[in-house]
Amino acid sequence: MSSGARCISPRDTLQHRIGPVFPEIQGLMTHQTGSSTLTSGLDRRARLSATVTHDISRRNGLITVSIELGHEGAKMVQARLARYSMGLRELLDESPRLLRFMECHSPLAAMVIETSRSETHPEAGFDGLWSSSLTDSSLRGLPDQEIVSMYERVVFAREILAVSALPMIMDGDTGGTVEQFMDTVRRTERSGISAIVIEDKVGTKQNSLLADSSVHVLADQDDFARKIQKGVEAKAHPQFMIVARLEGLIVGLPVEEVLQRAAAFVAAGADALLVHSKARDPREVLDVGRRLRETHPDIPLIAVPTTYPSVTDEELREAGFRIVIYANHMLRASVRAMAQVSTAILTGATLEAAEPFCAPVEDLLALSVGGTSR
Ligand code: SPV
Ligand code: MG
Repeated sequence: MSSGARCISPRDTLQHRIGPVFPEIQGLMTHQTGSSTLTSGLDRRARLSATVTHDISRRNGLITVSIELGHEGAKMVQARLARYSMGLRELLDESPRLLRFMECHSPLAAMVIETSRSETHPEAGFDGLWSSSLTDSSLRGLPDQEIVSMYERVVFAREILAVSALPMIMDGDTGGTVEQFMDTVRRTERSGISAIVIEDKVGTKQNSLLADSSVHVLADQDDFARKIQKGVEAKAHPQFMIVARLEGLIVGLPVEEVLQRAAAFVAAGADALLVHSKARDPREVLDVGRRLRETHPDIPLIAVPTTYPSVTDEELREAGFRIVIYANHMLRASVRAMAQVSTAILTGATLEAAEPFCAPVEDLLALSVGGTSR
């Protein structure tokens, strides 16, 4: 027997997050307890029936849904159930392993991410989704400069969460003004997103990986700490996480100053820290991680190793990191595949030249039949 429990503040979030897993639960929301037998395609490779007893209780305006499997089915399905019912905070509490978050720019990408498994460790899948400002902008042919608003990006995220129950970390750019950030916190939390990250920059935000670091303007430490503090005031439930992203290494700030800013942001209420770097060598970011782990052992650290992809999970964990974000790889992969198939069609004598670069039509049909979590 295994069980999973999740606290979600607004009722619609419950429907949104749990509904795609067990649509039947939506119909049970008015009942306090009950049981039913569900046939669930939780994993496309293991369509199993599961007897589910559920208990829905409301305390302090929160809704808790407990799901208990009474079925002797595959352990994989049980594990997925537990994961589906967990947010980021619960995942962090569950085990000390490094959590892997994959960039996700569309519902289709979410389905691919959810069904992906390591070829050597079939139990290893992604733990969650990263909603990236870079890929949300690039997808629309726009530069990564906060032109796509947080309002719009939350709408896109909700489309993704409608088909996937993996926890999502949202890239919140600079957070905008204090008032805009407070609205974003409410909006993201109520949408079922697990965490919002904001970076300590101001002005026309530019992507952190641009070669010219002089385009960035760091936020005043106290101003940014205040923005974090107001964001904390705006959130409804402690499970929702506000992450302070440190851009100091990106603009060449001395490590001591980066650490000092980190301490101020934690004091203001940040639940986690993202240490960003565009160095090719991971040593700098690992050094900052180790030092933060000493001063703030309980604050989860996040790394984004786009420019230092040779770093291993073990090195990140040893340096104190709890989450790794693969920030743009799904969109970059699709850009390459689109270019290859376009060139192949123009070059080849027949359409057959395109086939090696395309997923079979059956794969699309299978995904759109109901996604991975229905
Ligand atoms: C993003 O994915 O939008 C990020 C990470 O913010 S980076 O592109 O490295 O700035
Ligand atoms: Mg971004």
